[in-house]
Amino acid sequence: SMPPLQTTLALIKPDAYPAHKNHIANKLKQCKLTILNEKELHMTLGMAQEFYREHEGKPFFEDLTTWMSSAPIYAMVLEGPSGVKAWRNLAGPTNSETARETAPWSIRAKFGTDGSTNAVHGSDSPESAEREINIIFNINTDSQVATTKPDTAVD
Ligand code: DGI
Repeated sequence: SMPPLQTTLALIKPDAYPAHKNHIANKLKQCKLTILNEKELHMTLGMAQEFYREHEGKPFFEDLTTWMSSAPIYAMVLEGPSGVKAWRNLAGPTNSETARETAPWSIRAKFGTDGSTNAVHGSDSPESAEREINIIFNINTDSQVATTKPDTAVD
């Protein structure tokens, strides 16, 4: 039986976009990952800071968010069997130098440079995927609005 379908977010980062977009799209097909939605965007610094908020305070946070908002990127919502893991496996380890040692077929091995300049992003869980897709595709669900309403709004 097929593993359950999952949705995830892929980003082609400034070092790989637009040069390697077509190569990456062809790999997605081979890995049974379907593109549900896609667009080019240029993140603001504020978007990048929200996107990477789990890394706030770390020594690489400022360089990471400045870089990710420095040039256009390409965002894709992907769906496939075990989609979160499938895309992260295709992307490879975070550090592209490690990727070349342990996953030479991966996108980060082929197109990334090192531990910070690494060609692509992939959500690390279905929950992260939902949060990240909301940021990148600007989806504001009613439930999110309701849970962030201050108590004083209730009579
Ligand atoms: O989910 P990943 O992108 O594989 O990795 P992550 O969520 O731990 O980190 C997000 C990005 O931040 C990663 O793609 C590159 C950068 N990063 C992570 N750890 C380091 C780092 N950059 C530097 N310079 N040093 C790090 O230790």
